[in-house]
Amino acid sequence: MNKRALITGITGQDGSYLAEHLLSLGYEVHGLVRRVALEQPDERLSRLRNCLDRLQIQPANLDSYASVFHVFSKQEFDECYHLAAQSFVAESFADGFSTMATNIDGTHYVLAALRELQPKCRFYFAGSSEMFGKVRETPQRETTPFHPRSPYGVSKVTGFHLSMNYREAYGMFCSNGILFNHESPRRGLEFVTRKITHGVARIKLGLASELKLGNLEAKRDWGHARDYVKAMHLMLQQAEGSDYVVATGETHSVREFCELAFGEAGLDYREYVRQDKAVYRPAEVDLLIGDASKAHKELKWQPKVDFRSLVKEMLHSDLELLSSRAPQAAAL
Ligand code: G4F
Repeated sequence: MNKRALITGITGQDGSYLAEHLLSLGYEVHGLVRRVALEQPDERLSRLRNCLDRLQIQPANLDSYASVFHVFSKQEFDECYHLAAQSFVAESFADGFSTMATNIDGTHYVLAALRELQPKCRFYFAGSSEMFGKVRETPQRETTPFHPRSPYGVSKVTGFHLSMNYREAYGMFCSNGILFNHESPRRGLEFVTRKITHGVARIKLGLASELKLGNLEAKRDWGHARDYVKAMHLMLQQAEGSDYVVATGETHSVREFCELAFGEAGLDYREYVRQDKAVYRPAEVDLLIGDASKAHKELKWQPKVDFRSLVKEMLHSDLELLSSRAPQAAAL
């Protein structure tokens, strides 16, 4: 019989790639979606356009335990991938309260409902390299102590510990992915990689003359989201739940990303990038680089897309996107 999976956050970058991956493996895939998203399907479900007709959508609200409980009371799942979160770090400084509520309570509701109704369902929690924050060692691995630098990071550390506690206290299969930054053409425009590739495409097409960014010296370990969702799935196929770093093992600065993206379009970033102090964060994560040895060894997982190919793919996708709707793009 085909396995049945539930993905929270299915409308996001990772949710959409994971849904496609699980469908390709023969899964019956269900997605938990907020009712408000269903009111604007063209916009909110756009990343699912390749597979929407093969998905089963479960309207629910992660702010409500009753709503989450209702979903698990209707249908049994073999695997639950909990990806839904307020995931933009800068926004978490602007509104730490709603970030905490969504990211901590939402995770707790899913775990508590599973424990009550489906304790055998395997659970994946989307942890983050932001949990390492002000890093205590380099590269960062599963045993590196956490030192979060934002309300978002704090919320992810709490979610990680909640998931671990359900594993230890109730014997549930709970795995935590500690995913380093992962990008793609489906990345939201608020994140720096997509802001850059979209900005370069606008400049190249004559729709903008500059790109305002914050800290260009921050370094990240950037991989491709399509590679990373495969690691999520592999984590739930192991004999028992555990925690895994998922990363490329390479780090690059925001400045290097700019250099490559502008260079790919035949432009010099120094002529277009303006640094804007308003975009700097109150506390920054300066350097992230992951050691994914455990995932290589136990999951037999390896990333396929390197930094250069990632930047190229994102830039060319934005050039194509904006060329096809140049008049509207001018108004953005
Ligand atoms: O693209 P970012 O906003 O991603 P960040 O903060 O590293 O977080 C992302 O990755 C995490 C995994 O480690 C996820 F958990 C999280 O949900 C999210 O997906 O910023 C990257 C870096 C930061 O150092 C930021 O200060 O880029 C710097 N930056 C410089 N200028 C900028 C900008 N970031 C944004 N978003 N916009 C700028 O204009």
